[in-house]
Amino acid sequence: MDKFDNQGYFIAEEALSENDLKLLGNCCNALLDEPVDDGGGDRHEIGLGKRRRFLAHRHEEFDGLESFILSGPPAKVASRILGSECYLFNEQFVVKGPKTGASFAWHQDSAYVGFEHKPYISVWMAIDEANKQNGCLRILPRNLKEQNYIDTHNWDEGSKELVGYDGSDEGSMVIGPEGMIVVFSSLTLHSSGENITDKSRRAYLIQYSSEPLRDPESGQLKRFAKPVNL
Ligand SMILES: O=C(O)CCC(=O)C(=O)O
Repeated sequence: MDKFDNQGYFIAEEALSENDLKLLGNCCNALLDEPVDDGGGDRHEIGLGKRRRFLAHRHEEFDGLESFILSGPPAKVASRILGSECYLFNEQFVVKGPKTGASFAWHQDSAYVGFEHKPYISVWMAIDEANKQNGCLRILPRNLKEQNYIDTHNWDEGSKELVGYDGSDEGSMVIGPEGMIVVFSSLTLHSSGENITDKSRRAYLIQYSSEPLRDPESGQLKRFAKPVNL
């Protein structure tokens, strides 16, 4: 798909239905009711308590969520990029708490993997409207054919995250209604702003890969490798 290859992301024409939004909203709210984990501060513990919560890998616990992931709108959008062989690799709700919702620094998702792998894609879905005030995504357009590598990232202990860009380009703000679906490559630099509104900002992010991601040293599968079923 030219747009994806040329700019590293696109906003899908498909949007989530009311039922999809209800499903995601209910699952997310149930997870939000659990005690807050403050994160631990290594490359996979990037939560900041209520300010930035990652509610990850829990899809099997909710009726309908796995079939949404493997057969619903995000799977259809993912297979437009990756083709019919396409796997769920990872999934998480990302929630920025009201008023003090923390930003998330510029990074490529691939920088968090820790071993060589084929680039994969993230399908980011707005459960709440995405706007500048509540910490919408920002994306630095990237030509994936020319810039098909992981940039240098440094761990920031203060904000508990990898930082892959500290230049002055503010990127493209991705503003849109609840139900919006944004697709970007694991090589596309993206970030998100603070939430200064008095409501939580909830999103669901599913990552799909064209092959299972395995650590070449241990042979261990990373996260999931569930085939989409369209
Ligand atoms: O939802 C957000 O604010 C950004 C999430 C993100 O960039 C990620 O999980 O890689």
